Amino acid sequence: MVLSLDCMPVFTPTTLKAAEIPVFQTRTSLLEELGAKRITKAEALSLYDQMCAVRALEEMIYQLRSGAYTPLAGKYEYQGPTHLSIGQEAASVGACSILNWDDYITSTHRGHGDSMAKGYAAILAMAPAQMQTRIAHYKIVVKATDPEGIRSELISDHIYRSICELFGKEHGYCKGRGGSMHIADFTLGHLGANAIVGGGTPIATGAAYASRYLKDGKVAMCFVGDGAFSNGITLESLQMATMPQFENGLQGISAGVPVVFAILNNLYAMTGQTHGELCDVPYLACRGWGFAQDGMQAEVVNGMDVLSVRASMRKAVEECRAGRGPILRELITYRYYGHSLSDPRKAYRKKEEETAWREIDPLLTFGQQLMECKLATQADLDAMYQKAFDRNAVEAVKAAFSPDPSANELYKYLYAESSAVTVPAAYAQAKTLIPIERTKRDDKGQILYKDAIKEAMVEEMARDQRVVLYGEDLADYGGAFFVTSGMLETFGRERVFNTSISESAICGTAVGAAMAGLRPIVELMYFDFALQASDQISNQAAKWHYMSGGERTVPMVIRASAGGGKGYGGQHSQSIESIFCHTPGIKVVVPSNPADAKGLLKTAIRDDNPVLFVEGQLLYGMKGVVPEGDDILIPFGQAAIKRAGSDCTFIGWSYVVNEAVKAAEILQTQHGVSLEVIDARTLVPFDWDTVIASVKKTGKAVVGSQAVKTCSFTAEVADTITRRAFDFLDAPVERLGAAASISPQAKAMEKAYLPWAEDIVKTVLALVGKKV
Ligand SMILES: Cc1ncc(C[n+]2csc(CCOP(=O)(O)OP(=O)(O)O)c2C)c(N)n1
Repeated sequence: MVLSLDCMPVFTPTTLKAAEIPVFQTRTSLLEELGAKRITKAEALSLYDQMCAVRALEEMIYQLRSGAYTPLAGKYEYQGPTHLSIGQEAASVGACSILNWDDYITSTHRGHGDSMAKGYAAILAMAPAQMQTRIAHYKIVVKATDPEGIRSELISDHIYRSICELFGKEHGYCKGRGGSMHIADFTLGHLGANAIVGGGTPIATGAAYASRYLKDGKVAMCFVGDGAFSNGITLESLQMATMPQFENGLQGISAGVPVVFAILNNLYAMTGQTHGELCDVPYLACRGWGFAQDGMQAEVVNGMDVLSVRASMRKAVEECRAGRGPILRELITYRYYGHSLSDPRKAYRKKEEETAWREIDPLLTFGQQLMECKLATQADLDAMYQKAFDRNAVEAVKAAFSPDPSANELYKYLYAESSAVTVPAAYAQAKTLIPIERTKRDDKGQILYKDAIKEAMVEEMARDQRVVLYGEDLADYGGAFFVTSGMLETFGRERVFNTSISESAICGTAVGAAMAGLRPIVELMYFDFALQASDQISNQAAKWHYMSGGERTVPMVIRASAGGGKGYGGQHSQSIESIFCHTPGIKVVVPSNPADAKGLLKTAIRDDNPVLFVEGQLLYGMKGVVPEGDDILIPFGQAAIKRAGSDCTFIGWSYVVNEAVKAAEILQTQHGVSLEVIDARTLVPFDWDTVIASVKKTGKAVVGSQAVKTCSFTAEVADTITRRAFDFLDAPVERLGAAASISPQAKAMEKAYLPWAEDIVKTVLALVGKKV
């Protein structure tokens, strides 16, 4: 596909050798680290303190569940997940301790520890000015005036905000909307824990890709479970992260994606055993062999030993910063408790096993080293834990009695209110490789729908360098429908590039990239494939603004071509927009003509929310007048009255609108029936006022789309009309859609499957009481 690369036949006999993966070879001791000056005494004590903070937080949840948490006994009932990471502290703390304060992490459903460690380490690493920014952002009341006093108060505040989030409180990092499994602190690079197993992997990959593009020097540390390492999205993310075009010069800059995939291998998925039962590799790090010639520089590390983790991660992060990511690390660790506290563990775990792991407890073994190096006595260590427990208790009591979010604010943060009205100077007016050629209009000022889409993207990419475009086969080839032809030549492969066939990772990485400062447009070749990516669209893109309590916007556009009428059969013909209207948090746009396609796509690219932009394949060849001018945008939530009428209202979107206009002409000329045709243009948000006003005028309504009629969004429209305009209706609202069947390839059958102008005519005539 890339002309400069060869795909010549080569059949030379050879034997491939897998790259070596060091297993437990990075091992070090406190003595060694102090001697080599890789750690100071204060840093060593701080690592212990950080592990105490993690454990104190997790012990609190454990004790709260049993009622044994004395600081809150009888005063507060914890409601929420109990996925404890006790036993895994060395992995979280060791890995976070070498990150810059604003490097990224993503975490898992078992993410309290990662979150605590990241925040703690980041605050320790902040310069005074960065602490002031944090104070201003969270409106923290700080009493101290000296930097170390302020830092200490910020750490207490970090504990407070973490607990508030676990308790579902307004002062939580996500204002109680995210909770235990979605805790995040975007101000210091924590892009969120994720309740979807593997959910953090594309986000970390996308954020790291954004850092590579923006050249901001950040690294993403992706904590991911061993169970998650068999999940499709994890494997797709590894695939996307290792695409050779990033580091072989094909994209101009040669730099690998700076992400470290840190497998927290605690040996169990939920209860399923990774080794012996689920995965036939000695170590999950071996999976690196399948993705990169150097095995992704994988390494297996003792995840119970904070210093070994730290040493190995330091190397991994250095490699990333030097442009040699992505890197794979497998941290062998253990969680002392079950999947959650409702898991008694007896069915699948032996007591001796748990005892053996507790004997190498990370606090115990590191504490021993601190004592051997005479940095602490047992009494000091006990006092450090007690101090962490007490500090946690003070914050927990405060958190328990802090304000709850108001139930009246249930919808707050569902959608960002903002858009990229202006472009920051650093990104404004992007350079192009060749001058931008305006699409030629015909003598009536018309261009094709597909060219209108391209024109919108070209103008927005020229306006804002943060806009990038990627997907399958869209660069050199121009996409399956040649919508993006020529864009590679204009903007270069850094901004317009092909991806592997990884729909989930295409959409999921866009979420991460959007969180990290880009405004990606991604293309799904056929809308049907959105089902492969539906988790990323519905569980990630749609939810993060809300789940973060409005702390992070997710400005991204997913373009998908919807079929039907082309004989492509059951898996390339569906209009499945209704499915995504069912997930609040994403906007759904369905243009029916070239002018709308351009104006709405430009709005979509500037919108700070994720937008699903549905293109009609039958419309790509449609011509229409499209106004010239970079700033002609069409707002969302404004339906268009395509044809005024008085006897009946038709409401539709995408291709069907054009059929309805044809039907209106037939109805008028052949039957004397006046049909008002409304093009919804956007389904989320929906312009109810225009529709209701029209129905109140005509007294009859038909709602139609190419989607299968069963559970179609047409039902939502019909229902709302019925409730809001009941007294004005002369008859029940009718609905039209594809048959409740599967799109057949056979021409005659497909014709019968979809609604056309003649079906609209028949339905309207029946509704107005005229014989067909
Ligand atoms: C996609 C998905 N499938 C299943 C689950 C239910 N579930 C939650 S945690 C978990 C086990 C995850 O194992 P692992 O990734 O090893 O993390 P661990 O729980 O051991 O920390 C499962 C099956 C889920 N949350 N998401």
